[in-house]
Amino acid sequence: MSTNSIENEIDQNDQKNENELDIPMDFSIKHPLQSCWSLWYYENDRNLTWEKNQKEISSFQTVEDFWSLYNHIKPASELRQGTDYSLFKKGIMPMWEDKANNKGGRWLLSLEKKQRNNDLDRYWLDIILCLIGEAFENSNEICGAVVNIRQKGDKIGIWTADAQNAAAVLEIGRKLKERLHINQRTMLGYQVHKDTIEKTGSVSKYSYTV
Ligand code: MGP
Repeated sequence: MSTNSIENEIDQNDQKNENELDIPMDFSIKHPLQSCWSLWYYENDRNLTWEKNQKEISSFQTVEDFWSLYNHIKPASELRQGTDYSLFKKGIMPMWEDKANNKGGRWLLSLEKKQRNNDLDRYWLDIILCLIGEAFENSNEICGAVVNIRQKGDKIGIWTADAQNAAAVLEIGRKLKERLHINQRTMLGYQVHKDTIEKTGSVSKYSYTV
């Protein structure tokens, strides 16, 4: 066999293997997400306003860049009490005042203290994957999500843009419950931001439940 025909045969085998195993030749190609996302971190420095304590850590727009950020930072369960992570579509600040949020609200998961060690990191990662994977039919209504690490019990909120859009809010709530494998008997509640801002006492009312 000539050198040329050996090379040809090797080439053909390579192509065959590549096709059979469906392995891409170029591992440097990154998989784009539909939206660009920013991760924020909040820490309570009493010398600064609440807004100034929100720090944008990093943004990503590909699956690979998400994992390299996620693997680099502490899991939520290891953060200090009083801190938050927020993941929002780039350009939306993780606060009620942003125009993308101010007519919206949040689906709220209030966790028991003991859930920090069992469920918190799993819920937070599953929620991030639902967001960046645009798992909802109404993903365009999603603004972001926040995890609050608190002594009294951690919370995760999934923020949507328009509290009046009942069909979208409910679709997102039902899908969340299903994706997080939350027991059907456990109720999830949706709070309109305006009600959270104006709340009297320690609880604000739920506008929707699933
Ligand atoms: P929090 O951090 O959402 O919950 O709000 P926490 O600490 O569990 O407190 P609780 O009141 O829900 O029991 C704490 C405080 O942070 C609020 O009362 C506001 O003063 C401030 N804060 C929270 N958010 C989400 C915002 C916001 O979007 N904008 C502004 N300006 N302040 C906010």
